[in-house]
Parts: sequence; C-alpha cells; structure tokens
Amino acid sequence: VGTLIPILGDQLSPDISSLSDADPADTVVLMMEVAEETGYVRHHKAKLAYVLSAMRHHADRLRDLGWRVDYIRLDDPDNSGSFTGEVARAVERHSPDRIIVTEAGEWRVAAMLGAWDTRFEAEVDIRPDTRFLASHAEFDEWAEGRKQLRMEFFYREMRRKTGLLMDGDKPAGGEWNYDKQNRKAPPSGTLDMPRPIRFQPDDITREVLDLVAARFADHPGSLDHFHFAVSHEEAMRQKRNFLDHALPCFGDYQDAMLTGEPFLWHSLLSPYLNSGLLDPLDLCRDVAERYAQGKVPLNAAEGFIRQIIGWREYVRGIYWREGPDYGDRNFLNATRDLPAFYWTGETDMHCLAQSIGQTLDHGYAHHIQRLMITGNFALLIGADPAQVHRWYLEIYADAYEWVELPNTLGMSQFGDGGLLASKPYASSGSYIDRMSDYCEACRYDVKQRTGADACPFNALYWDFLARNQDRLGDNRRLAMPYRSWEKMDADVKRSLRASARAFLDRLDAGGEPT
Ligand code: FAD
Ligand code: DLZ
Ligand code: SF4
Repeated sequence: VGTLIPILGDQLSPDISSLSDADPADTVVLMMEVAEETGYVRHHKAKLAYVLSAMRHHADRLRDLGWRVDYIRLDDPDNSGSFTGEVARAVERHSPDRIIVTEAGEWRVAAMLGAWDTRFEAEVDIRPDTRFLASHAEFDEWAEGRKQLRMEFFYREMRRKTGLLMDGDKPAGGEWNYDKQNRKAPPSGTLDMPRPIRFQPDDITREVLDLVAARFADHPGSLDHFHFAVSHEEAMRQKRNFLDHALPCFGDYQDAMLTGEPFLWHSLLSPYLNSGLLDPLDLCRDVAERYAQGKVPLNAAEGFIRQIIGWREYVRGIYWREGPDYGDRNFLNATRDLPAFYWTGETDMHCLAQSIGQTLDHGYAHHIQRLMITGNFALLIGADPAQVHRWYLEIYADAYEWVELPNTLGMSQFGDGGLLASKPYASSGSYIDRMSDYCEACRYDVKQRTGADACPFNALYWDFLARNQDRLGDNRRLAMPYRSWEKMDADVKRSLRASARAFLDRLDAGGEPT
C-alpha cells in the first residue's frame, strides 16, 4: 500500500491528524496491543481492560468508516511486544511508501517514533496532535521570558482563543475565575446525588476482562466494578449524563469529599478525553451552551471549562517544555518509600482508606482526593516523588505521563520547586475535616495535634514545614503558617516534631501506623 498509519492506544479519534488526508483505498491503519505498553508500569487492571477494550471498539469504528485496519492482539503468537517491532512487521506485510503517525503523548514513546525515520526505508511523517488547543510552539511562546508560569494567565489566553464564555473581549459575568464560589463543604444527605451510567460489558469487553484477569493477575486494582464506557457512543452517553445531572452542581461541590461516594458531581470523563473517545473542545462548547441556555450557573460552567482548557492544556505544555528529565526532579530531597497501604487501602486513617479503596475498586479518585489526601500525605511524609509518580501513573484509569507527571511531581509533590504551583499543597487535618465527612468516621481525632489518638496529618504538617524551612521559608504564600510556627511554644514545637518522628518511625518499620 501507499501509506501505513499506526494509531496508538490514546489516539482513538477518527479525526486524528494522521488520518486527516489519507486515502482509505491506499492505506492500512495499524493498531497494536503490545507488552511494552501494557507493562511499562503495573497498570491498574481496570485501566488495562479499558484501554484494550476501547482500542478494539475503535478498530471496529474505523472499519465502519471505511478504513482497512490491521489489528494486532496481545495474545497473537507472533506479537513482537513493541510499537517499533510491530511497525517493522507491518512494513514487511504491506510495503508502504510512507508511514504517517500522530506524535506520541510522552517522551518514552516519542523517542521510539523518532527512531523510525532511520530504521525504515519508508518516509516517516510525524504530525502534531491537533486535539490540543495549544501547540508546543504556542505554549513555549507564551512561557518564554516569564519569570513564573501561572495557569491563570495561560487560561485567559485560551479563553480568548476559543471564545468560550466570552462577551466580546470580556469574560462572561465580568470575572475570569469563579473558584472562590467552588469550595462548598459537602452537602449532608446524598439523595439527590447524580449517578454515573454503569455500562454493562459487551462481548468484546468480556473477552478483554478475561484476558486481563488471566495475564495481569499481579497488577493492582479490581475488575469487579468495571463500569467504563469503551466506545465513542457510550462515552457520549456518559457526557450527556454529566451535562444533564452533575454539571449544575459541579462548581459548588468540586472540592467536597464524602464517605462511600467516589464520584459526587464529577464528570468521570478524563479517560475518554485522554484516549480520544471524546473531544475536549466539543465538551467545553457543550458546557458553554448549557450556561447560555440558563441551565447551569456560571461558577459551574467556568470551573469546568477551566479544568480543561486551563489546567489540562497547561500541564501538557509544562510536560513537553521541561523535557524528558522533568521526572527526575526532587526539590525537597524526599526519599521515603511510599507506604505499602497505597496498594491495599488498609490503614486506620479513614480519609486515606476511602481514597485509596475507591481507587483500587474503580481506578478513579477525584482531584481533591488525589491532591489533598493521597498526594498531601505523601508530601508530608517526604515520600520519594519518583515513587509517588509511578503510583499515580499505574493506579488511575486516566493516567498518561503528559498529564499525570506535572500534576504529581509539580502540583502535588512540589518536586519542581514551584515551577507549576506557587506553594506546596500541604495541609493538616483541618482542611480535610472542612471539605469532607471523613474525620467523623475515623479512629483518629482531627482536633488533637499530639498523642496516640491525634490525627497524624496535624503533627506531620508542622514537621513538614519545620523540616523544609531552608527550602520553603522564603515562599511568600507560606508566610502565615511559618509565622504561626515561629510563635509556637518551644515545648509545643518539640512535641509536634516528636509525634511526627514517632509516626514516621512506625511507618518506616513497615507497621500499620496506628
Ligand atoms: P472532573 O473533576 O470532572 O474535571 C473535568 C476534567 O478536567 C477532567 O476530566 C480532566 O480532563 C480535566 N482536569 C481537571 N483537573 C485537571 C488537572 N489538574 N490536570 C489536567 N486535567 C484536569 N488527570 C488526568 O487526566 N490524568 C492523570 O493521570 C492525572 N493525574 C493526577 C495526579 C495528581 C497527583 C493530581 C492532583 C491530579 C491528577 N489529574 C490527572 C487531574 C485530575 O485529578 C483528574 O483529571 C480528574 O480527577 C479526573 O476526574 P474527572 O474526569 O471526574 O474530572
Ligand atoms: C496505556 C496503554 C496500554 C496499557 N496498552 C497499550 C497498547 O497495548 N497499545 C497501544 O497502542 N497503546 C497502549 N496504551 C497507550 C499507550 O501507552 C500510549 O499511546 C502511549 O503512552 C503514547 O502516548
Ligand atoms: Fe484523615 Fe485525620 Fe480526618 Fe482521620 S482524622 S480522616 S486521618 S484527616
């Protein structure tokens, strides 16, 4: 054939740039399930099942659209196990004149694609991923010469560029950002809680579930609750369900957490956005339309759109701008091993048990659970950011390095020293108490700072600040807590640090820190 078009597992969009001008009559589309991708971290079983089932459904969709798809399954006996190996075999089979591929979503795979040009005789054309609003050059141009990169300013550019929620050149309602309205404590009584659609596995998904259960039994997470949409149609249904039922309160309860309620008013759409089943800009336009129709308040629409055209685009820009070594940074020199309970959820700290438990069940936790529960705890104990990064990359169904790494290393662990976040997201138990009902059911007392029953986050918080004063003491956004620390009695300081020390010693000894 004339053209071979490899479609990677997170490129499941029929209008992906590699396909945009190809002639279906003279093209073979290559999709590859390969061991290198299923094994580069110990992906959560549900993530594996989602990716493989979505790939198989997408191959059918492409065939329906008239493409000839050469699909390599994980258990094909001749499967070489890598993208490059499979492209080499496909080149043998189809003798293409050229290979067209949309750029990879991470440095590791970009390096593979970059080597194809010298490896194969066919001409290799690597195209930009046009599913993102900002190209690499556009982001770099925005970032160039700025002393500090801040999402808010980048976000305003994206609002202007897309015209989303704009009245001419002014933001709708007069403000760019309504985040202050989006920090309501969780509601009591959950009768009106929106419910995500739970999709029943079809034949394709059932086959994949069996494959994953047999082949990846040692990977973390459960398949028992598998509920993901696996096709474009299903993802569209979940999107409509979100727009109709959850979006109106998305803003209000964006930061809230409730025992036994893993999803709240969140969209659960990240896996579909990241692998291509849904288009981010389309979704934002739908949200803006709901606002224009008076169906959702501005704080909800703006808050949601900001996550996508703001945060999502911004972290991608940082990922590519900072280069392949970004993940090696460790500004706070943190070296502790991540505790074993991150893979079991077995801890008496109720907030962690809930957040990790639902993560193992569903491959899902919402942003504040990731940032202020699991991320905050890892930050406070001084966990090695590389291990924390690995955990987030393997455990969430939406995890791809371009989005996971800046969120984990930069936002959550302050590993880049403040490039992405202006201060570490460190907090004591009182924040968790305010934003959740977790503390009510916990064996620890969130009001106590020291002693056997004290909430561990409290002493750990002060110990974190004291331990890192050399590196963080001049951060203006931490001026208040450092002043409070300075004002504390020497005895109180000593006992807070001793409590933290004792807790960390128990953690290091591998014991359940009770
Ligand atoms: P909603 O709350 O409904 O938000 C809507 C959408 O906004 C999301 O689907 C997502 O596409 C986007 N979004 C929201 N926050 C962010 C953000 N900070 N960065 C990028 N996009 C955002 N998101 C991922 O997609 N993949 C990851 O691997 C990932 N790892 C994370 C690791 C840490 C430590 C933290 C703190 C956050 C991480 N996030 C990641 C961001 C965020 O937590 C998830 O996007 C969100 O929880 C997905 O659930 P949802 O679709 O219900 O989101
Ligand atoms: C995440 C993932 C997994 C688990 N498996 C595959 C696979 O077998 N085949 C594939 O094409 N893609 C897979 N992916 C997604 C890729 O890892 C993703 O495309 C890369 O991270 C490049 O962005
Ligand atoms: Fe978490 Fe502390 Fe609250 Fe328990 S008391 S749920 S450990 S914040």
